[in-house]
Amino acid sequence: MKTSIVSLKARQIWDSRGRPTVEAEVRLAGGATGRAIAPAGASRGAHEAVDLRDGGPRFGGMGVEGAVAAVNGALARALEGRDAADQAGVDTAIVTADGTANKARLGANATVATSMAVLHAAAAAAGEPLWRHLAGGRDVRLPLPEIQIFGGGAHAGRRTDIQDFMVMAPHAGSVRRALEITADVYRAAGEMMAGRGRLAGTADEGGWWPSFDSNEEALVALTEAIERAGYRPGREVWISLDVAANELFDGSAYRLPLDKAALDSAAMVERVVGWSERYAIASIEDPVSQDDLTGMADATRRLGRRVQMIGDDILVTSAGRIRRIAAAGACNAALIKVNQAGTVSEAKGALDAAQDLGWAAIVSARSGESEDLTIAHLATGWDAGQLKVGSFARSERMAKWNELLRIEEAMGERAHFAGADALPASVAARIRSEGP
Ligand code: 2PG
Ligand code: MG
Repeated sequence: MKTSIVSLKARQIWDSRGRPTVEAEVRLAGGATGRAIAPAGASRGAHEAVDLRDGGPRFGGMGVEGAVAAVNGALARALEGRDAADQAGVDTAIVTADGTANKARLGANATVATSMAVLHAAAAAAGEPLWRHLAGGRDVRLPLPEIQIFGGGAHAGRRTDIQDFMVMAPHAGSVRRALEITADVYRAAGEMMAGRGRLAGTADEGGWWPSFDSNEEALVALTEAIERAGYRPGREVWISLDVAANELFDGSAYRLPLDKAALDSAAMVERVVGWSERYAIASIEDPVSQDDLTGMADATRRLGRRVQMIGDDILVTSAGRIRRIAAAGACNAALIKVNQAGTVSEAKGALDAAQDLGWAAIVSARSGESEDLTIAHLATGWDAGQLKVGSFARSERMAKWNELLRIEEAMGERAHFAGADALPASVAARIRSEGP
């Protein structure tokens, strides 16, 4: 069989933070090959699949020799001879070879690189670009980009408490136009910071390094940057936040040092509600911590009709958690990160669970990335509706946005930008009625 796996091999390479990561390469009997690189998070949820790191003094303990050995050993043995066209079968074999609930034995960095490499090989064997291979003849939409302008939290020395200050252009009509609008806002924000003597480089995902006296000041600045770029906040351009509140919770209170505040769950929700009332916010991710189900349900009840309420660390790309948390009335959208689950099929299962609930979904990069383009294809081919990659700078980010442009061009007349439709229905209705 042309699509049977004849070899699987890994190597240690380097990610966008200069840290070791795993690259896996698969070869099929018919000669097709596939290659993929594991990303890595910094603000990780406790419930996500875990990377295998070597520890010890080398590379700050971040080495991946163990994970590389897991690919070359246990995973190669489990997969050689299997059909790459049967992704579900391949991923089940990966899960079985690992044998733990969170990929702790072989490492999610080993399993995700392997699983995605197999997917690429299968697409190559079919002679199709990955997005089209995944679409399987269905009409799929180009995702609405969610793009960071200021990067804070764990990605910028905790200079702001909020992690991501992002923009979305739901009325843009195309990826091309959405990226042009973002480029204008990104440039305006940089010029504004420079003019105020507050430009201090960029954060981990390419957003401007935040130099603000309060979290709200960053929201004011983002609003000004949108206007300075010639757009109307809450019309052409909307704000999206990833609070990443896990990083703020110390076990008893949410600590926002920039605001000199220590808040309980209700007060944290109140603060986010206040921001949503004062700024053109259409989307909020992780406003409370990963185990604060009451807080997330409260926030969703208060805001969910007007604002996309995304679960990241609380859902960790797990179909089971998505269904449980939905039953509690929390969230109306799921972030989908393949390495939180550890395999392509498990991530797809989480996406299906979210979409079955009528939720929105956002395929997402990690703060540690590479030239790997897989997520641009997953977001499109799976018809997820949205894509979050970080900012509008640094080639590990731009590579994904540029790939979306190529996909849009390849779709030609059939290209269809998800736009506001990608958001939860009531949020999409709000955005359509208020703009452009
Ligand atoms: C997030 C991601 C990407 P990290 O919180 O959504 O911004 O961050 O990869 O560090 O978990
Ligand atoms: Mg997040």
